[in-house]
Amino acid sequence: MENQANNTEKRKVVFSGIQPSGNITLGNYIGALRNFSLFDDADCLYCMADLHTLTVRQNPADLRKRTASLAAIYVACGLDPDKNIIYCQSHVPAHAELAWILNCFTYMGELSRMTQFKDKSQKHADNINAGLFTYPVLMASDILLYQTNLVPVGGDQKQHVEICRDIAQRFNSLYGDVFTIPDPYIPKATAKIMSLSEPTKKMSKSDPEDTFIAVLDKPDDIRRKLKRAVTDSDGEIRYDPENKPGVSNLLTILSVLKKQSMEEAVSSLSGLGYGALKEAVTEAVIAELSPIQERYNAIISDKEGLNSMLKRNAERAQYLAQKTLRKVYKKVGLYQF
Ligand code: AQP
Repeated sequence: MENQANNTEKRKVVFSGIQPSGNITLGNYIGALRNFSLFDDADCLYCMADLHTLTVRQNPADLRKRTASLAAIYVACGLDPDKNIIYCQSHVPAHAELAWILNCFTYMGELSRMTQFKDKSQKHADNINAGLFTYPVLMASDILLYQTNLVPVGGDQKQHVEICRDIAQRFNSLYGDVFTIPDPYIPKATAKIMSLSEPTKKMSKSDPEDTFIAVLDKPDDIRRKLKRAVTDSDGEIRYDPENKPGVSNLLTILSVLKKQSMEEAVSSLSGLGYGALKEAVTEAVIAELSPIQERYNAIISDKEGLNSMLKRNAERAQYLAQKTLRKVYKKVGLYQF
């Protein structure tokens, strides 16, 4: 009886995306990507958020290359493209179309409170464009188009999921239950992996190379970067993010990748120094990334296979997105045949 009830229950929808705005980092992997394969019993959509990258100037050739590379990384990280819809955001025009409508239901005041907008405006003071300001509206469209229940993201995106919920609730209160209200999925322990050179700052793919480990970094680069990672001068291996951000960040990476509790990770290094900590993190990172890189190399070298997967999946996403978009157009009163 119980099984029967479960069978008729609607499957959950999971949506997330990553911008191909740089080399995908260990922060992107631990904070988001790694969690994407946790939702076996849901309908999952993962996009390369290429439209979002245009809020910051991109080199067109690099952007194209990084988009294909990110698709291959998704698959190499274990996402089966026949089960998960892996697609390019710009291949589904409904994202931009819904964003226009939702722009008309979003207030300037709430957008100006977004911390990412404030941070990026400071970082790119010469290019504070309207797209940067309305970035959260496009992200809300990404999520709401698929009637998403869960959004696995890192902690930096929590505020954007919250504004998405507000926009959806506002729209629903005017037009009935059009959108599912999504929840963020943000495991606390891995919500924010820090920069290797400034461990009070988030690790970001658009920062200089030596501040992050890339998912595709070779073992020698991983070793070199971790050797230079900033720690502190007291020499004690202890998890204390406030007073020892560098050491705590390395311990987080170690415990997550080795699937240990923080206590286990700390006690495995008892009596040892920072050199041993860095060596342990290096080994764990290489062991995690090497098989991914091997699979990646095979996938990226089959361009035709990759393109046909992206085409197939874009069509699946387009079909689902159109259903929501049609409903929205009808609700707001756009004339239809
Ligand atoms: N350091 C991080 N720790 C944990 N999670 C992280 N994420 C990003 N950095 C960390 C999560 O990765 C996903 C993809 O992020 P995005 O590409 O949409 O943009 P972002 O959040 O702005 O990530 P970056 O790496 O900092 O990109 P740039 O430099 O282009 O702005 C998201 O789920 C994010 O939370």
